[in-house]
Amino acid sequence: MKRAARILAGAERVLVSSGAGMSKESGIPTFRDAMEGLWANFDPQALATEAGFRTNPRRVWSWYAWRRERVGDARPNPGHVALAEMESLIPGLVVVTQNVDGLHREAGSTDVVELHGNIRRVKCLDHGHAYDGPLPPFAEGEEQDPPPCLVCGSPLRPDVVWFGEMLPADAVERAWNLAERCHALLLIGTSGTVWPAAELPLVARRHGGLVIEINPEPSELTHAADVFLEGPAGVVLPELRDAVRAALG
Ligand code: BV8
Repeated sequence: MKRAARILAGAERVLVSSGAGMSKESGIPTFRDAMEGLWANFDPQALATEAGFRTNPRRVWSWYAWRRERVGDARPNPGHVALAEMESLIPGLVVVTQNVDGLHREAGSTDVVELHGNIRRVKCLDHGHAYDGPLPPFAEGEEQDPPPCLVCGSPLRPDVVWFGEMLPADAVERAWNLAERCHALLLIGTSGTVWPAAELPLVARRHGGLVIEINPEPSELTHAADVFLEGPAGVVLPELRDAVRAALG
């Protein structure tokens, strides 16, 4: 922890790269354990794709409606809050996230890059027309059809990046640029299995950045970490914030 704090205290540019583990302590299941209960016998790779949606729009729309309800009930955890507070200690800190729950911004982080979109946003399937009107309420266990786009009539879909879809070009450009230029990359709560997001810590290392990972268990990226802080984000990040504050004197 002391080494991690010294690295961050001495860094002008810090990039945070977070995954689903960041929101686990907010009660949002990680992507893989999101397939509990109702969804246990479905493969997320099948549901989180355009083909999956076109094949069964009712099922995929309902899965996202169920997840959107869970996200709506969730609050930032002490990890999100500590990260937001670290902005006052490290002015050049930017958060890049694979998460679609919007909790970093809700906790007060002011500069957040969403690589995979946001489950609270909705657009239409055929033309991407934004829809910011009310959505039908969703009750556990029910299934509902996706509402039609008010502009073109095509079915509405969540404004997230599905498997096989390109990530938003502006988000990718900014995130890779920040990874190339950062002095340190703080990798939090990701298994490192989904690409190209998993490449960020490798980009940072290639350009001389130091990588600090926070995770209760090793991930597919731990090999690239200079410092591994074992534990949940909601516990480790407040400790790390205090250690950085102490290191700054
Ligand atoms: C694309 C939104 C170009 C939807 C998501 C190489 C290069 C490019 C693409 C690929 C490639 N290899 C393979 C691909 C294809 C694919 C991919 O990566 N497949 C994987 C499965 C092999 N990638 C894509 O399709 C991407 N698109 O590349 O476009 C292209 C276009 C056309 C043709 C070719 C290429 C798009 C990927 C985005 C998919 N969308 N989300 C939705 O949410 O429904 S991905 C989704 O899953 C999340 O956003 C996240 O990215 C991922 C889950 O991963 P994690 O966040 O890491 O979570 P996970 O559950 O895995 O792990 C949790 C971790 O937390 C664990 O380590 C655990 O130990 C830890 N943890 C647990 N508790 C805590 C904790 N940590 C801290 N505190 C705790 N308390």
